Amino acid sequence: MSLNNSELAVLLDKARRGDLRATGKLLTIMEDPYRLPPEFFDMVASQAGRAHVIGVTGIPGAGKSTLISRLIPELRRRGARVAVIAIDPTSPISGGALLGDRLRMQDHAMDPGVFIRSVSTRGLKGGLSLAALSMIELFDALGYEKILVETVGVGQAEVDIMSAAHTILVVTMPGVGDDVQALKAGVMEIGDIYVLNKSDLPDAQKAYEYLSFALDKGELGSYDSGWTPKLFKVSAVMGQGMAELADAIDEHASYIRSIGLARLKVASRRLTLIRLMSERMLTVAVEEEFKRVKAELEAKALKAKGILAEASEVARRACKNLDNLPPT
Ligand SMILES: Nc1nc2c(ncn2[C@@H]2O[C@H](COP(=O)(O)OP(=O)(O)OP(=O)(O)O)[C@@H](O)[C@H]2O)c(=O)[nH]1
Ligand SMILES: [Mg+2]
Repeated sequence: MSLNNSELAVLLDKARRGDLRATGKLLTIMEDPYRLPPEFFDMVASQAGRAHVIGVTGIPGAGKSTLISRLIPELRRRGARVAVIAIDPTSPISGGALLGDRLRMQDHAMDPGVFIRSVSTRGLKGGLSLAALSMIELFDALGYEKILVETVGVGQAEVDIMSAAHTILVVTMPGVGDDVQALKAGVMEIGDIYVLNKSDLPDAQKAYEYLSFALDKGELGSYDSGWTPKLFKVSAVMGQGMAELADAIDEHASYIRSIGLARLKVASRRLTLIRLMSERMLTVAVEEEFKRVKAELEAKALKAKGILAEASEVARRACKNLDNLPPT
């Protein structure tokens, strides 16, 4: 589907008026903004910049999706429209989780103030992070005040996605080991708020004390902004601790607004978008150029001739071809 600028503007207008089908369509378009007219992207971005983006990360199975589904009513009560972007981990550990996510989150299906969207790597040419960042821009433009992004793992895509968040929640659970091995896998320093979920389980108190100790020692959490990271003990399935958690999320939002960090975060997410988009453009240009010269290069390759030299030649021509991009 390739729509022109004015068709897209009509769709955006419909979505802003609450047409959920138009929103769904636009989300699909924004998943890979590669072929979008640049002016349209600017039109979206110019209407964005006010939303509070909340990254929810942590080990597989910690209860991130359940927590989000229980946080939604709390955020709704406070008057916010809520969007959720759930990144499908496609990891063998949490296989089938996506379906579970859908089921748990569908309680909100009847509420027009909540929009939940899963994104999967499958069939996504431009990559997860480009899709997520671009979709954040759209949800923001559509007036969703809270945008929750669930990711699992600590790959480069997750780092890019989390860098776009104003507030990062790191979710963990009891029984993952005293060495907090999972937390050490890259999320030790990124959290503004740590959530020990499943506090209904035995061993919860022990895990809580361990995490409190690590937090007090300054071993846990992000201190870069001057904010003191917080720790909460909750049970998502029992719905316990949600109001306190929502309070802390709002408190963090006010804090980063008061020091001007909220705006800087929006700028930095757009910078990341520019980088990811230019990578996407380069990749396509190289693929196209390579396809064009492949047959011709085969003979050379067999003779072990010019392998690296041809690579730079392909790259150079790809860049030259970029002068004609993006197609509008
Ligand atoms: N006992 C208990 N179980 C919970 C709680 N929250 C979630 N669970 C269970 O933990 C399992 C995983 O929950 P999810 O919400 O899918 O966890 P997740 O972190 O989103 O998982 P992935 O997306 O696969 O990484 C499910 O069986 C939930 O029912 C809780 O507070 N207490
Ligand atoms: Mg999940």
